[in-house]
Amino acid sequence: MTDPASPDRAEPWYLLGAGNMGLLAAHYLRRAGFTVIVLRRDATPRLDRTLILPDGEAVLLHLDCQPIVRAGLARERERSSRQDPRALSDDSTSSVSGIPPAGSAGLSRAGPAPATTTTIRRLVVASKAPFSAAALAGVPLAADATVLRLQNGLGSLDGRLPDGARMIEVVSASAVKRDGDTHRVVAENDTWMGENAAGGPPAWFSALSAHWPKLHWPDDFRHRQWRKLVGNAVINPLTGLHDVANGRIFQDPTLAAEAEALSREADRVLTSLDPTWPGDSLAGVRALADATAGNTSSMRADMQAGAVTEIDAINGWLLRQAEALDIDLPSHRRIIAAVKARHP
Ligand code: KPL
Repeated sequence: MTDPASPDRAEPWYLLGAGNMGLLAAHYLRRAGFTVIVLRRDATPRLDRTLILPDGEAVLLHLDCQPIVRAGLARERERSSRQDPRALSDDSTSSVSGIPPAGSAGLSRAGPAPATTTTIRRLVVASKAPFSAAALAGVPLAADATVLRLQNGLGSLDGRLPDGARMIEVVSASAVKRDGDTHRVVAENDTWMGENAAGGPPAWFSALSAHWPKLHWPDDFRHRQWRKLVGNAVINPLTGLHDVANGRIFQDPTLAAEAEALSREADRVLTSLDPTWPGDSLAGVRALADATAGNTSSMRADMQAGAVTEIDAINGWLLRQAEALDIDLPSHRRIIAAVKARHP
């Protein structure tokens, strides 16, 4: 068994959420020589997708998939197999049935684990933040798994991973646009990885960063993450509500004024949380909007599709911090209500 932090390429990365950003991460991981397996709720054996890189190169991504069995069903099968080993038929042993819920695999348990349980030691969570709990249900995570959280917002995996897991946050300013089975990388910008605990990057990081353009492990990761959070808290709901591309915000005086108010409020709460926060969010938001000017933000895309948005993980996170500090954020309160009124 390898240390999940080692550069060992024999230990595969599993992917939850093969959407735009998940596929981009899968592409870089594969380019760095790692195996990537997509976890799915259905029996699709393989995903075939095309990724168009910024220079126009079309990369054909053929990714093997592995099904996740619902935790309840898995437990039921495990119980029956203990009572009668024949209950695990050839069919079920050839799949990943018997998968215990996230956080329990890899821990010692009474009774033998079903022979086919794949213990996951490296996981990328790129599903949308509101679906984190559902995405992780039944995923057999090792007690010491390494988990890359590639999601907007903050806090969506808190309390959902085994105590001994290493969660690495991934913050990316890249943008990918989907058109059917084709995913076009419209902006290949900086990506930062880091974690709350002190310490340097894992051993596999340098292998990956050689193939993931503009990937960094900065010392000031938390500030990078907050910058991105504020960018999302301003750009995403404004572009979603007004159905405009990111670059439009600072061309329209009304939207620019709203962006300023949202940025200022975010700075108030972040400065209270950390007095070293520079408090200059507006400039960062403008830079992010410029760097992704032609892009449809993920929240705009969700709202166009009538899908659940990430507003709770983004602006909601800021609001929860503010409430705990007894700070009022009227612009964020209003914009959360407006987004939810359109797409509860
Ligand atoms: O993260 C994004 C998103 O849309 O969710 C940005 C960087 C704003 C790109 O659109």
